[in-house]
Amino acid sequence: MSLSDLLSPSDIAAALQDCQAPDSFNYRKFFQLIGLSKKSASQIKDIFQILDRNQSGFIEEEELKYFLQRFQPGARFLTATEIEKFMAAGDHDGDGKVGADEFREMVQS
Ligand SMILES: [Ca+2]
Repeated sequence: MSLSDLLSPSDIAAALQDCQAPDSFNYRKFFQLIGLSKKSASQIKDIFQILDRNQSGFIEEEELKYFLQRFQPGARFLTATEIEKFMAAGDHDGDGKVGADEFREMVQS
């Protein structure tokens, strides 16, 4: 399964277009534009598993760098500041990575 099976290409394009400038990525807005906020818990989990490239059960900082590229291969890297903000918003238990439940809370918040 890939992200394009779960999300509409035009939503992906719109979401990436919105955060083209470095440091303009806002996870809340991105998840909304990409249509993720409207997905069921199980669909959100499927998407999480695709974003978890190394199948560790968590999205780590290293994976966040490539976050946008998971949606479109030519997209930019997230900046260190954006990665820091994403972690601060998602990592509730402070283990330095975002788990499936934390990810769902971010999407549904
Ligand atoms: Ca991982």
